Amino acid sequence: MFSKILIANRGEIAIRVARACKEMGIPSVAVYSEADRDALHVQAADEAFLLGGPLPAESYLNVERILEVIKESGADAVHPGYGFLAENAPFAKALEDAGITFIGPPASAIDAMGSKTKARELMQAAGVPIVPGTTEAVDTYEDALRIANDEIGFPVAVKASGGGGGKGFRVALTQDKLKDAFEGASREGEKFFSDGTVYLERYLPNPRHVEVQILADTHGNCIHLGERDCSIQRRHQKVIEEAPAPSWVVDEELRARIGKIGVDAAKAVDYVGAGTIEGLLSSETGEYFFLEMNTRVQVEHCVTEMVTGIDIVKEGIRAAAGLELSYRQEGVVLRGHAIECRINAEDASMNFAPAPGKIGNYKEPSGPGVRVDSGVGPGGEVTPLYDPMVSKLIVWDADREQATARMLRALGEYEIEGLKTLIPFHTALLQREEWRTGDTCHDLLEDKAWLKTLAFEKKPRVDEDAPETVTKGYTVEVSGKRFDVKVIGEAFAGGTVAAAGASHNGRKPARGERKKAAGGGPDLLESPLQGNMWKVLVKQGDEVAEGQLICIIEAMKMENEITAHKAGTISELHIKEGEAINSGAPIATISAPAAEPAAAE
Ligand code: MV4
Repeated sequence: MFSKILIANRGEIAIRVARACKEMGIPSVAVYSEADRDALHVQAADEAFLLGGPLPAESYLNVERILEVIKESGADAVHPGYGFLAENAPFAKALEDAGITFIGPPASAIDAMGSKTKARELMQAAGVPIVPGTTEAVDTYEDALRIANDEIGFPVAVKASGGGGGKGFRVALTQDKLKDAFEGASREGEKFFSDGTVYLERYLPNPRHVEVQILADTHGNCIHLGERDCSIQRRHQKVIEEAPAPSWVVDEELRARIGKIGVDAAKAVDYVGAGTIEGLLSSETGEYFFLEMNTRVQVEHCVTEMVTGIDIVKEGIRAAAGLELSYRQEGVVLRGHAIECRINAEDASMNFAPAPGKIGNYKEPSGPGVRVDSGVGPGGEVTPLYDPMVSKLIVWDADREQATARMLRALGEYEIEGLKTLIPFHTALLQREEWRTGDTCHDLLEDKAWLKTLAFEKKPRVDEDAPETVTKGYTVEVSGKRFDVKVIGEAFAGGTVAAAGASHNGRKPARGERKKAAGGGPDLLESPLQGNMWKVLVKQGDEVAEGQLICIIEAMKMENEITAHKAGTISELHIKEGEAINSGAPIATISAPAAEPAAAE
């Protein structure tokens, strides 16, 4: 077994991995950015090292610095969690070369599954059913048109070869829409993966997203842990996941079929560790097709842990260490039903706009069948730099109906002061008929009128003027290594370390910036996060309604929709597509509608 594991991640998944290490008796090392000095994951491991600045490129994606810390800490294995370097084949290769174990599959498997066309070709050869379409890149629109007409038929899906998770995914319902879809998917592929090549698939109407959890070791054992249904997605982001799928969607026969497809797919790339085969279940024919493989532990692995009792993270660590899996296929038994709600700092009523900020009081639900995997706590902060997930709320109960009731109970117990989260959204959705009947809820999640009913009543705010608490515990970094020390005596002048480091929720506008407008609050719409301006949907002079989509900012592989904070005219547009944008930077100046009489002031 490993002598020490470095966890190259942050937030809830870093804590999840640290817990597995502790239970296995393996010392662990946390890493953190300058923005995460007070983050919970730093305390979860046995030691911690500062990586660098707040930007992912300076810290959690900083391979050079991570390799340095591996050496300095004496770790002999790295757990990448999900996101950041988890599916980065060159990183896995660099570790392999340095004699450090990457807790995940071989770099060759990451590589094979990274290219969606290569993966489709491999899967087809292995007898794994893929969505009908091309297994090679389609070079020109003319080729695409011919293939769509002669071989696939409309509607067709156009997908970027480097894509995954819905990036670079377009649909052409009819022939006249193909050119736009082809060019759009190609552009997006170029922008996000530096690969403009695309391929074609038959478009399946209203399919379910059903994925299967795989575990494999280096002794030739490869098993599946049943399926998860993740059909409730918004803009390709999963929001609710469950295991197993509703009983009327997947029966034992289909479960065995999907499981075998997953195992065959994993074996075809000599997989090792925990992985997931994502697939589509056709609502029309009941066919199941391979979509892609995620070569890492996933956010939603917990629902599978709840119904199987198997610790997926521990099994992944065992497999990487060359041990046999603790289970055989016959030993995997599904019991009851588990549901996960992603508690994101987002405002569903404002098009799921990210709502980062500082948390005040915080109380997690508990009691029977409740699990909360969170990365923050009381006084914590969700920064716009990283994923806006506060926690994952997971419940288990004997069946889907009871698990739903338990989730609603747990959502009701959750107290998060100071942040807008998806708690009201989940509470409303789980009470809908669409959820009860196992609908994919595609229309509901785009239903502006329904989402509007989930608006927050008042802006929650943490009282930043509350008296500072004096603490005599300090954290120091010596040559980049973190130590907790106690100072006996007076606190440092100017208060505590914690108070000095406390940051504000959003930046204060410069003098004169927040010009008041007739009848409508500040004019300036500022970026709530740092990222890349992916799409701008308005131009100067446009009239916009409150909540109307202004632009889409790409950050952390997520599309973040920025909507108008008020109605009015775009008197100034401060942004351009393709440009980088900082948190707090101006997006647009929206002045009150011209028609509105001055008297309204
Ligand atoms: C599809 C599809 C229909 N036909 N591919 C790809 C990424 C994943 N996040 C959703 N993807 C889809 N790929 C073909 N050929 C429909 C979707 C899809 C979807 C699938 C299942 C459940 C929810 C979905 C929401 C949007 C798109």
